[in-house]
Amino acid sequence: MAMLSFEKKYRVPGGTLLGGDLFDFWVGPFYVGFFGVTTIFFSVLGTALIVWGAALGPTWNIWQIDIPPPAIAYGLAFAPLAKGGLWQIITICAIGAFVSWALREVEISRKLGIGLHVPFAFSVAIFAYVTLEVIRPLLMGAWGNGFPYGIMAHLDWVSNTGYNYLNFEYNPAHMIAVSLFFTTTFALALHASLVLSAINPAEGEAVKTAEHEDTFFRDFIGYSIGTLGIHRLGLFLALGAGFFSAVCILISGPFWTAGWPSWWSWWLNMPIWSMH
Ligand code: 07D
Ligand code: 07D
Ligand code: U10
Repeated sequence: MAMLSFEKKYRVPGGTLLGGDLFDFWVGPFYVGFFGVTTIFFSVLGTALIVWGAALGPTWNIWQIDIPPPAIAYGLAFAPLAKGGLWQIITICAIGAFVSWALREVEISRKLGIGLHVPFAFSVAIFAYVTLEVIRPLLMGAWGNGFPYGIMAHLDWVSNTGYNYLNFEYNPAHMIAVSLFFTTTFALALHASLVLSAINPAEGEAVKTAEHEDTFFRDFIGYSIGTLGIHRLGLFLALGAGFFSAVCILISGPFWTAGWPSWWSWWLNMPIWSMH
């Protein structure tokens, strides 16, 4: 891939967290770094183990490959490879790859002298994953509570886990997460359409400015959050969605074992009603 004309200016040495200048170079468009090497290591090993798991059968159908965690009876112990041990090592590889990826983002940000917002944001996704595969299974006493590695199999896990709590949508943290996800797409649609309306006008028309964007919303709803503010809000909404997702599954099992509909009985039990 041809190097973009401005890239050379930003390809500066330094800013690494580990490895000094040993891996401080680029391969084509990619910055390598110590964590690029560990990313490749963990993702190649993890993928190879998934292929090994698939080879154990019964299918090569990409949609149906299923590498499940150990049975609940194994508790928090290591399991034989074919009985969940592969899942355990793949999970270690996945965490190794995700954390390496985040730290590579940190090194690139440091080189550029920009904030650490991108690795911070990705860390919330990693937190949700680690909650599903490590923290919740640890709190429930068995790796068997993690989700399996398989495209359809992981959907079955979500559905089964949901129905274990009768109606998962009565989980208050799930409600907050879902609302934040919806608000995130709403905010992105508003922002993207507003920006395009101003800076991508019909041919022959002048490009408009951020002041036009501000004025649209002031005319429309009496307030504009501003051009920096909308990005802060977007990040807050998106990370809030991921964070409350992690919370909603973390409390399901370790802290609430009944159906989620009955959680709302606190409402009927409040001391403000005269019916009891
Ligand atoms: C577009 C960025 C690109 C990423 C992509 C995903 C793999 C897996 C593995 C063959 C937005 C690459 C996929 C590397 C291949 C094997 C063994 C991101 C974009 C294109 N899910 N999920 C999907 C993962 C969980 C749920 C699709 C991963 C939880 C539901 C894809 C994880 C729960 C639905 C996928 C993960 C859950 C999906 C599209 C990890 C709650 C769907 C993803 C590591 C969060 C949808 C058939 C996408 C679907 C879907 C990947 C975890 C629920 C296969 C990697 C356990 C309800 N999930 N998922 O576009 O069509 O993400 O499924 O945590 O309906 Mg899932
Ligand atoms: C975990 C992904 C992390 C990804 C990482 C990166 C690679 C590399 C490489 C492409 C968290 C992976 C990268 C592999 C790829 C290349 C090159 C993201 C993660 C680190 N629900 N529900 C949620 C809704 C119902 C249930 C969250 C809606 C039913 C359970 C979200 C509905 C029942 C769980 C959500 C709905 C049910 C959830 C998911 C509607 C089933 C969870 C988002 C409209 C009968 C999960 C932490 C998320 C959760 C979760 C939305 C319905 C059950 C809020 C909109 C009623 C058991 N649901 N749900 O978490 O909280 O992303 O997970 O009906 O466990 Mg739900
Ligand atoms: C945004 C934005 C904005 C922009 C933007 C964007 C947000 C301000 C200015 C960005 C947005 C987009 C471009 C829009 C589209 C994006 C999405 C829809 C998100 C989803 C994205 C995808 C689906 C694409 C995913 C693709 C990926 C992740 C690339 C995959 C690449 C790799 C696997 C290589 C990664 C490189 C690494 C790890 C380091 C370098 C390594 C190599 C080159 C390989 C060689 C290896 C070595 C040299 C190391 C040796 C390795 C060893 C020793 C280990 C070996 C081990 C063994 C076991 C063999 O806001 O506006 O515009 O653009």
